[in-house]
Amino acid sequence: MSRAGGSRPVNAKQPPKSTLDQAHVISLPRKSDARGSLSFVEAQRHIPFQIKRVYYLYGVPAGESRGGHAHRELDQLMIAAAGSFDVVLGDGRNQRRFSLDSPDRGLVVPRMAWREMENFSAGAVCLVLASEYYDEGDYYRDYEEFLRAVGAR
Ligand code: T46
Repeated sequence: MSRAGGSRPVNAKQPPKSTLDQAHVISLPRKSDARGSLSFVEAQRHIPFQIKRVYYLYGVPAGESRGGHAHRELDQLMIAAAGSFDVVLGDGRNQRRFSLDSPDRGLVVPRMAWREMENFSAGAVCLVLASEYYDEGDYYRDYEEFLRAVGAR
């Protein structure tokens, strides 16, 4: 059926957002006064999932990178609780780089996104809120296997 000149038919399904389009930076509340600042994250208000696990990366040596994997069913929010770092996300075809440098912003990292973290500043802390408990079986750690899973091989 031609769409020429016409609008999308009623009830037509929107194409699913690609993995990289689902990744986005959110602004978190920040309460500041003379004593400093406080930010917070509420599950299913600021982020679209329940939080089952919290972990954090710290003491990353200069020039070191982390990540190099994807998750089958894990969604996460990454926050630069201190310092800064970059997160490079890939869907097997394209990449997007996000720079995190403020505790009042968080990067929503969807499942099935290959992630590399790099350019950690001295003293950086990467705080991660995760939708699932730790499960090594949820990881793609082999890039070729990941490419096959997303149909890029
Ligand atoms: C991710 C990035 C941002 C656990 O025992 N429990 C945990 O909750 C986690 C996250 C890891 N581990 C173990 C597994 C390894 O033996 O800790 C060790 C280091 O984990 P990994 O090499 O996966 O660390 P990163 O920094 O490369 O990746 C981690 C997360 O695994 C990953 O989900 O998105 O941080």
